[in-house]
Amino acid sequence: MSSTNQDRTHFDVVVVGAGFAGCYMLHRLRSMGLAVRVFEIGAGVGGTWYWNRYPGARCDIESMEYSYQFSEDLQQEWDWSQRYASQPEILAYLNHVADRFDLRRDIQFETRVTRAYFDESTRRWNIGLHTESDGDKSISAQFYIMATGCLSSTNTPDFPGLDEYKGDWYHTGRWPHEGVDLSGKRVGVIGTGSSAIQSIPLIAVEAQHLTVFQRTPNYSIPAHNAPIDPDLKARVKADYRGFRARNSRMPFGAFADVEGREETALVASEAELEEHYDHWWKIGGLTFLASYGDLLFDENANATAVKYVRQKIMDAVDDPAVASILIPDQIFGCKRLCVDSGYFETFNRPNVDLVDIKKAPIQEITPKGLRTSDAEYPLDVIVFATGFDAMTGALLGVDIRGRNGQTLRDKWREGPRTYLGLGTAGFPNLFTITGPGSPSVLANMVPAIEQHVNWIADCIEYLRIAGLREIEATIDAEDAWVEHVNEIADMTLFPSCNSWYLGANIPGKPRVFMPYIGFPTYVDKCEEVVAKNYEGFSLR
Ligand code: NA7
Repeated sequence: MSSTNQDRTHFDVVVVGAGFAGCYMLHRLRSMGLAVRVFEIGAGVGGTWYWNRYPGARCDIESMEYSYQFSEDLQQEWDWSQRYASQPEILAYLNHVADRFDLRRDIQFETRVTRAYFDESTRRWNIGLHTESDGDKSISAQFYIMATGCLSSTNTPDFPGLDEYKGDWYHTGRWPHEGVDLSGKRVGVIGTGSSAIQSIPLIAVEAQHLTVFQRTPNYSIPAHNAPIDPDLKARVKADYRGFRARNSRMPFGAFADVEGREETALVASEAELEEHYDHWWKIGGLTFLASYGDLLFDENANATAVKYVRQKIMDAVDDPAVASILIPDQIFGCKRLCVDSGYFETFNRPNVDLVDIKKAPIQEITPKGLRTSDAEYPLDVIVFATGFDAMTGALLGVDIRGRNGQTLRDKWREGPRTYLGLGTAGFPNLFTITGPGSPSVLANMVPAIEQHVNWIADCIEYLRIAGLREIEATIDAEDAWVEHVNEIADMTLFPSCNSWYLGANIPGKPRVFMPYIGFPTYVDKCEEVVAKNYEGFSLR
């Protein structure tokens, strides 16, 4: 297919977002012969990896796993240079994919989708677009797919005084493409999640002085990043299909080939625990969560990891008073576990200070810096590493209206309600890739995305062959699914802390556990739904 859909206004499918999800969705649907157009706010492909250009931005899933598997040629020909790929390398990969599969001609960049209204008379979605150059425009599509990502709507806390601040400020998730020169500057970083933990060691080296404002300390495991092991690369490539298949049966859709996991930490002696955790610490990264099968299910098992990791923080940080502020007290792994390169050691540098803003909260941004209830900190640059309105932020960022003019925002007022994280009752032919209620952020994102894209593409194909026009989740299936997602979450320790999985980082956001825990069970359920002729959906 060489024609372009540039001048069309009526499409079979409109996709929002050109990250991992949107790019593959486009490829699949176009190869089915459909008229598809992708709209993307950024000036290029990449999604998360287009926007998050802060120093040290890197994936916390290993390179050999964090890539597409839909094309054997692609996975054979691409060579990752490091164990954990950096943001520029992942962005280069996605640009390569866009070129290799000739995706760009059906992607319209620098375009915001402002609204999507389902028209019951035409049974199509009317979609509003906005571009700087052309202003507002309307198009329509039979199917409307949100591929907007789980961590794309940034959270910038509404501190009083930010408008009058005389220095420069940046959010890690919207880092300037040309980079920021921090040399000789007094820099403040607000937040100590993954983005902060990755960037702080690099900012500390560049800045004259760094002050870290921490509300909640986080657990972090060393990445031990290094050039990729050529033997590992060769081994995986020799049977990439088998590697993917093994990973797809793992609870998080990853880490299948890491050896030495045990079912429970509860029967191990002190010495055995120490030895076991030493082994996993040396492996490093998120795999640490898989060291014992019950870490996220049993508080006593979890306490053994807490004890070990706390000691590691005390060992890494010279000043015991600073270490005590850095030591978390929540359940290990309850908030997203971080993966770092020299994070805790950074606090031994003479030019780095830590401020406990749980004790002395930020009161305002002043023209010169930032004031807590204890002191004012003069700062030339403030970095907001304050995270995202996760999972629902981008979906609710578009004015989406289904049957009877119901808004998605209204429907999800008490928290997101979906069937399988793929669709929501009252909104026919709307699909959400890695939507709330699907494994998404609690799985390796790329295989989770591919599974959703394949499911959606197969579903559209099914409807077309059957001569049907609409698919819509039933309210009964949706209610049962929401209950099921929560039941599973309640069997774990995840609901015990204020994580973004629960929306607890955003003031006023309903506290609902959003991801589905357990990738293989989820995939089986999706397949069963299809085998039963899309059970739980009504097809018309
Ligand atoms: P996170 O993990 O949500 O971290 C945000 C950090 O910002 C976290 O330490 C928050 O503290 C802090 N924060 C948020 N709002 C405020 C306010 N109002 N005042 C002070 N501190 C605040 O986002 P990241 O970007 O680091 O990582 C997101 C994901 O990207 C990560 O999990 C990986 O999956 C990749 P809190 O913990 O809420 O007290």
